[in-house]
Formats: sequence, C-alpha cells, structure tokens
Amino acid sequence: MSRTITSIVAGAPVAGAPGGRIASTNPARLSDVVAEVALADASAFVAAARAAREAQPGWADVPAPVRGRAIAHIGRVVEANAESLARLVTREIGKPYAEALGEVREIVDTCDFFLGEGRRLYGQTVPSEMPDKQLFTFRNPVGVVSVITAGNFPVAVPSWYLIPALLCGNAVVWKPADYSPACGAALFELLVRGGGLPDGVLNLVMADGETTFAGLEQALELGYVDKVGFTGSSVVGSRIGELTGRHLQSACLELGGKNPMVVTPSAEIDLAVEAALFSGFGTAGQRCTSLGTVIVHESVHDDFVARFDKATRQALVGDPFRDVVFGPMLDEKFAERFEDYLGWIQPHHTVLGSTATGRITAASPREGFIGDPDAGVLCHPAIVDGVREDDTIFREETFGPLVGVTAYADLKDAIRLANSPGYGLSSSIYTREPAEVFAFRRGISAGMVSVNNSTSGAEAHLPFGGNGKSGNGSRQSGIWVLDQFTRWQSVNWDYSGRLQKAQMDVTELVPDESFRLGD
Ligand code: UN1
Repeated sequence: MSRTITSIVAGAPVAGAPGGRIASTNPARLSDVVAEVALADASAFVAAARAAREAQPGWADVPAPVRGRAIAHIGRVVEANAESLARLVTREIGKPYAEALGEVREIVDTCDFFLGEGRRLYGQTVPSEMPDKQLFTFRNPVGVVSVITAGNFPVAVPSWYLIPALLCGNAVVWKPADYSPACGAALFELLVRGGGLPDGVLNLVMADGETTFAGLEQALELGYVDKVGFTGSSVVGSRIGELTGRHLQSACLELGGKNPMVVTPSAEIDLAVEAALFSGFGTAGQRCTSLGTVIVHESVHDDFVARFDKATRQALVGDPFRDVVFGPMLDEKFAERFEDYLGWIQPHHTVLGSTATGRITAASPREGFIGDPDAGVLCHPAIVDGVREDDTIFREETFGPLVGVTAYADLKDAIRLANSPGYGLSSSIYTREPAEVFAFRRGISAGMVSVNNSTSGAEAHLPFGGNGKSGNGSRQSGIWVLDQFTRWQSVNWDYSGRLQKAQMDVTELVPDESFRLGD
C-alpha cells in the first residue's frame, strides 16, 4: 500500500506538488511502490524556515528539563514502533532487517542520552580577576537549524541532528533524502507526536537537491536560518560550506569517507576478515563509514586475501528481509553510479569475491543468491586486489560493495597510505601490538579510530565526524554536538558599585624575585 507524502510546514501539509511528483520504490522489488511524494519548491523551504523562526522563541521558553521530557517520550514512542519503523527502512532502502532494527535502536540511544541533557545543559561560574564581580557562561540555542540528510541511515543519522537540536531549544527544518521519503515522514511523525511538539518547531520539506539548495540560499539571505547540518557527499558538502560561509556560518558537515583498515602481521586474520566483510559490504557498502581499502602487511597479504575472498563468496546476498549480509543498493541511481566506479578497475587489479561484477541478474547470477535477482537493484560484491596509491579506485570513495586491497612493508608507510586519499572519517587497525595501536592512533588523520573493530558501527554517544574531505571538523553525538546547536554566551556582573576596568584595575601581588634558599 502506498500513500502520498507531502511537506509539512507549521503543522499543516503543503498543498500541491510544485516540485513535481515522484514515487519511492522498494529497491529489492522495484514493482513495490512504497510512497508517492509531492515535491515542494524553494518557496516552501523558505516558508518552513519562516515558520521555524516564528516558533523558535516559544520553544526556547519551554524549560530545558521539560524539553528533555519531550525527548524521553520520543524515545519511548520510537521504541514502541521499532519493528514497524525498521520494516519501513528495510522496505524503502533495502537495509537488512537486523541492521534496520539496529538503526532504530540508535535513535532510542540518542534519546536516552539527550533526555538527561535537559537537566544539565550546564553553564559555568568563573572567578573574576576583580572583587565583587562574577563571571558566568550560558548555552543559548542557535535559533533555526536546517538539516539535510542522506538516505543510507534514513532515520538514525537524522536523529543525531534533530534530537539535540530540539533539546537545545532550536526550531528545525528537515529535508530528508528524496529516495527515503516514507522513512522521513515516519520519523517526523514519531518526533512531533511523541514529543508533543508545538506546530512549527519541526518542519518537513520534501524536495530534490537543487530545489533545497535554492530554498536554503533564499532562507539564509532572508535571515531565517542560523545553522545548517548536512550529511552527504563531499562535493555537495563543500557547496553547502561555501554557501553558509558567505553568511558567516559554519555548517555541521558529515561527508564521505575512504576508510582504511590496516592489518598487521600480528592481527587475528579471521577477525579482520569478519570486520572487512561487515564494514565493506554491510548496507551494500553504502555507509559513510564503509571500508574503503584494506592495507595489509605483505607477510599476511595472500592469506588475508584468500580468506576474505572465501568469506565474501560465501556471504548471503539478496532479500533484505532474510538473513543476508547485504541487500540492494539504496536506490537505482546508486546502482548506476556504482557501475561508473567499477569502470575504475584496471588490468593490474585482481577482482575477487563473486562470480561476476556489476548487477546481479538471472543472466549474471551470484551463487546462493536469496530472492529474485531481476526484481531489484543488487550488485555483486567486489574485492579489488593490487590497488596502487595513484589509482582512482584507491583515492575516491566508491559508495557500493567494493573493497580495495593493497600491501605495505612498514607501519609508517601503512599510515601514510591510509591518510593519502585525503578523507578522514573512520579508520581501523588489526594488531596485537600496543605500540602499533598508539603509532596508528597518533598518525591517522581520521576522526574515528577502531582497534580490532570494523570501520563502521560507531556508538551513539562518542563524537562522530571527520577531517579533510570528510568534513569541516564538526562533531556530532554525545556532549560534543551541543557546541553545534548552542552558542556560548559569557556574562560578567559587577556589583562593586564602581567601574572596574579589566586588565587595568587588577590588584597585583608583589613577588620577591631575588629570594633564594640558603645552603
Ligand atoms: C553514515 O553512514 O552516515 O558507524 C553514518 C556507523 C553508523 C553510522 C554511519 N552508526 O556505521
């Protein structure tokens, strides 16, 4: 059964479809239409930002502990709807059901963390350099936050923005990915109803990328938007960074990755293989934390590749409602783009992991495939061994089920190779040597480092974010994201009854600098 999804501004659906109509289909069974979407135009984005601007002061007046209670209720409502939301994630973007349930859990974890933050949101008392004067700091909400998210984590990653932004007293305009609109609408309803949010505090805009960009540009010019959060590609992220920079704002950017895994001679190879399978091919390699390249020591290279190839060939692929390692691409356009990435494979590479490359179809089958291969958009996993540092496949993100492998001789070189593509989101090292762990941690440019764990699977309360082409240094999750959605205000209060000038009217204690202890 499908239904029509619209934008919702100030609590009311936006009429018509000035941006056109699209259908969201199940990527594992394209004949299954999940939802029809009435797309908005740029003016609807501006209207949503204006509605948020109007609603925000009232929301900021709700005491933070009461906003924390709203977050607590949202968490409970999400938990009560966990299975149906996970089923929708699986149906709309093809993430295997067990992973989809984990994704929903990540929203609940985020709520669990921030419900208590409503009773903290601490400021500080700070001693003054003068008597009868007090210094304080306060966290103020930023104002109106615009959030634009990808559809590979269609509900968890949006919650990383929406939950803390709301908790901090901001109003929000959220634009979910146009290939996961039903998930977006479902999360929107869970937040609004679960939290009992007043109209206009959270607004939903369904629009394509260019329309959203135009709407955002206008809303920024009109002064309706104070902060932008964006999860998506590095190319779009840099356009958003440029746009917000013109308005003297710094966006919270969570972009792509070319996440390395270093496998050292002391590594437990089977453990590293299991992690490479999960982080390389889980969600069909379409996480920003997906494994890009395995950088494996030359002494264990052949053994690792043989075991990784075997595990990948045996991995179950197909119907995401069954117990598979991965299902379809998020949407047809991702399958098309993946074909381009496969074009980067060169004669000096060895391709392993499946019976073919590209689309899995009846004509290009994969052994052990679960389901009807012609019904959806599924791709063969590819291990590309023998990648070199100047290969495009080594340097660029290949959003899809493709993992490169290269060999190294000494750890310094492995770290250099790991940093070389210029991204810096996640990274991993498999080793039993503490010295190697610390050398890697120190040398790697990534914001996140896993030791004997895969590149993906970050917990919801540690700082999440990257450097270089992976972001602008912003961090989400836990206490760290509070700096994205609040601004520090410093207050000084002089009750001395006179004007005490900082730096000038400060009492000086006089040291005896010539004092020495006698023998
Ligand atoms: C993303 O792909 O945008 O660490 C986020 C992970 C997930 C989040 C990924 N918890 O893989």
